[in-house]
Amino acid sequence: MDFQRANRDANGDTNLEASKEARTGVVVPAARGQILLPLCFLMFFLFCAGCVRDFPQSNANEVYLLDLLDTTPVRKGTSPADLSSVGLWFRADSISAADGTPLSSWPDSSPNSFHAANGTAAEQPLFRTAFLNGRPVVSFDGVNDFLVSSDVEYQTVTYIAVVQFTKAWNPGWGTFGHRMNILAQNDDFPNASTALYFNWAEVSGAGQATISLRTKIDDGTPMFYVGTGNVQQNEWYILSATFDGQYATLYRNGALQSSTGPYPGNVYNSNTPFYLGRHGASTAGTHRFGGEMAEVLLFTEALSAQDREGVECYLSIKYGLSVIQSCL
Ligand SMILES: [Ca+2]
Ligand SMILES: [Ca+2]
Repeated sequence: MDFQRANRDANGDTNLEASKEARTGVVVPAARGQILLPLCFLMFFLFCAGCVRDFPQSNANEVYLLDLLDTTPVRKGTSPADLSSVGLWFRADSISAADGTPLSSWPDSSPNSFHAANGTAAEQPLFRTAFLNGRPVVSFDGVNDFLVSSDVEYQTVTYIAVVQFTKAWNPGWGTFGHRMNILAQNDDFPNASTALYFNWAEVSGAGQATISLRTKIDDGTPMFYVGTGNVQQNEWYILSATFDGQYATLYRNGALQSSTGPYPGNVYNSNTPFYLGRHGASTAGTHRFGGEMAEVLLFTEALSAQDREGVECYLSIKYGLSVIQSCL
């Protein structure tokens, strides 16, 4: 139910108000409301108690009843630190450096401490201060920048990333396309598990950008992917992707984007490392991420909807980006 929505004012305080999106229910003028309201509330408690979390607000002129078809959840922000399955956690605000500093390492804030590194100066992404909602990001040039982390053991997975790509469409990529890997454990066959990336490809004679999750499972099924269009260059997104042992599913800013049919099995156990900004296969030179990453997470399970939406809310509030669910 979405009849309350959190707003944050200039002081950073959280205010609650009736959601305008939810104001599609019955509107009762105040005078008649003196009679109807007690009846409505009685009916509400008789039939609807337990299917809502809070009570609608009223003002001097009207009262909004609930749109019972609106199932948008209300979530508190959940820090990844509160979830035991966080396997990799790269957040730019864990770094202290001057604007423009090449990064030889991006610390992993998960308990694994699988810090991502690259000792070659020309291939190091740049630290950028006060870039997104006053917070820093890590900028990849799309040419040769990447960082390499470690292998993580997992059988199901969730990726969550706060990212934008700035790399422009190149018609030379054609219908085969160009994968801009955000975080990937994807070396030469068979050493591939999963990869989250933006993809440019030619569709109907023009470049179209998508988000994708590639997954390889351990029953010999070739890598399958889920992805759809409608993402834009130079626009920040909170991306989430899960594989739960059956289905791979993508979310954009909290909203379901697309899902595969069932592929029962565990993620293939590759012993190769995770890369930020590329994949590890021999074709990696052609699949570099160009853009900015503020925060990139890998969980070693398919998070429940409640936990995924909670982390998305945490990131939404932190970076000032909208998600479909209401965040407290
Ligand atoms: Ca470079
Ligand atoms: Ca492994």
